[in-house]
Amino acid sequence: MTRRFIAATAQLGPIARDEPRASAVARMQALLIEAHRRGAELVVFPELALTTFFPRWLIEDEAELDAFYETEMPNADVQPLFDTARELGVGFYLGYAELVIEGGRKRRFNTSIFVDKSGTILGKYRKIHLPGHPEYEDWRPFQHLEKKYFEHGDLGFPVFDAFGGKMGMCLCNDRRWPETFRVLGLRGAELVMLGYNTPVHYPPAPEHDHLQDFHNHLSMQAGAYANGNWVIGTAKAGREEGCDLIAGSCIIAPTGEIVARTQGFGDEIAIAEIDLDRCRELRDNVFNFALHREPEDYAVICAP
Ligand code: CDV
Repeated sequence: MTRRFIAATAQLGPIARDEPRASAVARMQALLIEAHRRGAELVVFPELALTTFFPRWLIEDEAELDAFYETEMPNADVQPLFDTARELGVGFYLGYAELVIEGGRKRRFNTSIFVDKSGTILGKYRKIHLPGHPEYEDWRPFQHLEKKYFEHGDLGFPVFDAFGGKMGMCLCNDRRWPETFRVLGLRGAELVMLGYNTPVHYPPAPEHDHLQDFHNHLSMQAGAYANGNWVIGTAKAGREEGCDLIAGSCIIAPTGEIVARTQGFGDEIAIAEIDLDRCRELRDNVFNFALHREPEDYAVICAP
């Protein structure tokens, strides 16, 4: 099986609070069709791609909150995206809010899935590094209530086989943690897909606002290089309900170089050819884990 294919990062512009899923899905179908026209077999969509980034508000009405979550995947709203992708033979990554009932209680996760070219869900990931705060904080210009609205992901960092190689996923804040990429790298991931919603303004440290784009690429490029894997990072971008989100969706080679990136803040794709065999340029050399890692000196990393 060939280990070379064209992939696309499929950035979304803002999604309004009252925008129906049908509209977000139609926008993603259009991006997927354009990506396919340009030869792509794999498309990566953002985190929480079906709705606005609702953790920016305190939502006290449970029914109103529940309406932002998916209880099934696919469901009637998302099925058209699955159908288009299957008809065109395109695999995709999709982030969404997941609500499941387990043991008689509601469990909420910030989730991503990987769907193969036949429309089968091959992999699922539930976000591990949840940023923000668990209660309303009135000093903030907008909330970041991921710690209130989601549980810590309970699936670890799984990898799965697709496109002739090993794939891994993570979500937004996970990309800032080297451990995310190292665990995936130790499991052999050759391509890590991730979506993000990153405000330009970071209320606890506004002096870093001008560094948001730099930190975004720094994290993903370091994760690619230090583990010798490809990375596709996809933004939800632009001014969403008054909150500016960074863009800069990109495809990063195992050398850490950005080989494709979006230019604007709206719906847009950028494409590149992925050659999974290029991971060996790093993994057979400077980051040959078997030869050069010294795990006996890293124990403190895993201490609680
Ligand atoms: N959705 C996110 O995880 N956003 C965080 C922001 C809040 C810092 C991020 O790491 O981009």
